[in-house]
Amino acid sequence: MPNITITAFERSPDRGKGLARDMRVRWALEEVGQPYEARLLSFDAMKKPAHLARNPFGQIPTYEEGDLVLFESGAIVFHIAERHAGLLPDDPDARARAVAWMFAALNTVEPPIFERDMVRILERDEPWFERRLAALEENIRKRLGELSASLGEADWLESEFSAGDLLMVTVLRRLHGSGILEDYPNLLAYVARAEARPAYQRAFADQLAVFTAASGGR
Ligand code: GTB
Repeated sequence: MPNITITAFERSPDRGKGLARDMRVRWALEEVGQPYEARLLSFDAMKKPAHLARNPFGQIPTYEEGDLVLFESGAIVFHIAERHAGLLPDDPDARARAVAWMFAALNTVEPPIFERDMVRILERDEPWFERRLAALEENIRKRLGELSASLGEADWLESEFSAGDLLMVTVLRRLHGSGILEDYPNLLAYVARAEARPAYQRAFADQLAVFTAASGGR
């Protein structure tokens, strides 16, 4: 039996598109070859004491390994990358730069992308909707332009695939269907390159199987 357990949505609102944040943890575990179990939670169960003891904010994902209990997907991916080979370079300077990309993905690139999704769901009927959406898309394009320039023709943000790429790609994937990513061909190719990795494919299939089972194949 695996000694790692993560939590994930029992029925993800994204209908198996792999946009919930357990996807990045699943992907990291697949990259380093660590088996794990997923404990699936309803929205109700996420707010109950048993889960609040794992994550004070009552969210998924969490990570349990022996006595260690972690929350925050970035911290979990960092922990996995520190404990196992394959997600951070050995060279200390390259490693520090890969960690900087992890923070950049979560602190600099993700906020306007996540906010755009929230606004589209929650503020669609508000009088300011179009203006707010345009402002957020301008912020997103600014960040993508900068990221695109930094990546250039390289395959990955550092010389080899790292946890920085893993987090960055999970963030950029939220733009699928928006038409925005298409304006940055090197970023579009970067996301496709990452999504083609066998570890990504296994993680995606596993989270999709959860949704398919919960919805009875519909
Ligand atoms: N900073 C935390 C982390 O990185 O771990 C944020 C965790 C988080 O936002 N968890 C969300 C959650 O538990 C699920 S991933 N939400 C329930 C709650 O707060 O009660 C966010 C998410 C949700 C839905 C979609 N979707 O439908 O596309 C995508 C992403």
